Amino acid sequence: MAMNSYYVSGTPFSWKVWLSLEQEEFRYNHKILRVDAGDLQASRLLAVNPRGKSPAIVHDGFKLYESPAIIEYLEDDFPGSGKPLWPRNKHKRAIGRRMANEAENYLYPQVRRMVDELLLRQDGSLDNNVIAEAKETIKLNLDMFSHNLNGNFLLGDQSSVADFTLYPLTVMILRLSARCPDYGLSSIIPASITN
Ligand SMILES: N[C@@H](CCC(=O)N[C@@H](CS)C(=O)NCC(=O)O)C(=O)O
Repeated sequence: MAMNSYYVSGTPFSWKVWLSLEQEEFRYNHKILRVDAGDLQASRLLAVNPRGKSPAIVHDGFKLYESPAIIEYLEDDFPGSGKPLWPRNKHKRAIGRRMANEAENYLYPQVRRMVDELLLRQDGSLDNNVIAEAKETIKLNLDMFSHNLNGNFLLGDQSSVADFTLYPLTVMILRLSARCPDYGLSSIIPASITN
């Protein structure tokens, strides 16, 4: 079965799907898109996702976009190949889904604000209030995740979509921290998350 997986390097939703494909040991062709080359507006992507976003997949001619839908499709269609994306235990699974939603709904918007402010703003007028507010909310959220850590991964010894959602966001914060060391961002990531 052939799958094309469209991916923008280093971006959180694409990365989550990539890690899920790897965990399931699914065979796929990685179609790397470059934002600066205009690939998100290219007809080959718009034919798969008219919103011009990654991730998106085409599996035996079936087109799908929106990362939660793609991940559910991977779970539905390929049980048993590779490792499962969620634990079998229904309570653990529910908690994992809750954490993935928390990461996407509460943490991601703040990381995005930080990226917009620190990396994308072209006019040089940084808003320090926005940065301080985003930093505080990111810290609160990461502390909550760190208290939930239970073993090597959020749900114990096996990685799940909860980790695949949180990990790329953590790496984005580390990258921001390396690019803009004056803001002390690395200090707000609990050691239990980076270890
Ligand atoms: N809700 C979508 C979000 C997708 C998304 O925002 N993708 C980013 C890259 S990870 C993107 O393509 N951004 C380009 C843009 O917004 O133009 C999902 O879960 O797949």
